[in-house]
Amino acid sequence: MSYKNQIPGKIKLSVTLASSTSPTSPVVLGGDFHFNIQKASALGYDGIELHWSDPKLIDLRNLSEACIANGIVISAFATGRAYVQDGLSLISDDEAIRRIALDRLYSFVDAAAAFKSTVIIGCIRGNLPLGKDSEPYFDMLAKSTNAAAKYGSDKGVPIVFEAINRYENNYLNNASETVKFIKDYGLTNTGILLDTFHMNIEDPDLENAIVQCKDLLGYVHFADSNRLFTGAGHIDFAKIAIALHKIEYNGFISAECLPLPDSDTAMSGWIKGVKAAFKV
Ligand code: LER
Ligand code: MN
Repeated sequence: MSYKNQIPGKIKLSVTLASSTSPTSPVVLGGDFHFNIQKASALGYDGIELHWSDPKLIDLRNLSEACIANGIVISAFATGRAYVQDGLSLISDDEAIRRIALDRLYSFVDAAAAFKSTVIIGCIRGNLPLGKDSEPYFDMLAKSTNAAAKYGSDKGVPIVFEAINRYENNYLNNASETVKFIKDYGLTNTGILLDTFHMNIEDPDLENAIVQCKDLLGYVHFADSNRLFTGAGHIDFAKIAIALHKIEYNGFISAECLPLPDSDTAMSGWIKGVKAAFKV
């Protein structure tokens, strides 16, 4: 049965895809575009979120054909693998690396423009060096985010900035810090991405965190407390659904969870968990 269009409001559902999956990485699907996109569409997903380190490694023509054939859109291009695999950080002490990281973001924006999609800034923001004044690094991050957001604005591509837990990034870990960063630096065309897995570690109150973001909330990742699919842990997703309604959120909710016990179970379990949370 397809759950498409049964989630109230205009919320759309997306699922993560990379070239392959790993039991330690929160990406549900791996491999062939046509095979995976057809499966996602049949289950009722509206979109696919891509996890590649560099858009030049993605066969965009093949991707586009698979999307059109199955009535699926690309919800977002995640960029974290540019940091995790290629070591690109927007706050590196090495100016050349900062430049390459920003250029990588521009090329993600170019790819996203062709799909009317969004670009995620997550792990690519890198980590603060220990024992140094953090302010210059926040300034560097704001400068690069602003440059990518301006470039995106010209091409109709919004940027969403993700709050990530302290064990992966050592700053901007929760909703209030991320709201403050975006507002303090007056960043435009830049929304916030809240990920329930990180929120469960960092935000004192998950519903308040969502309400606090209000119109800045541009994208949502759903994974349960153990990073498995919705319903496989102890996060109360019904309360999260109420908070999303309260702020009239109408963007994507994306399945960014571990492909466990296997991709198919995660993909179908996630959508069932979301359906239960929204009581549809
Ligand atoms: C990226 O969306 C994210 O949540 C990171 O934790 C990926 O490891
Ligand atoms: Mn995430």
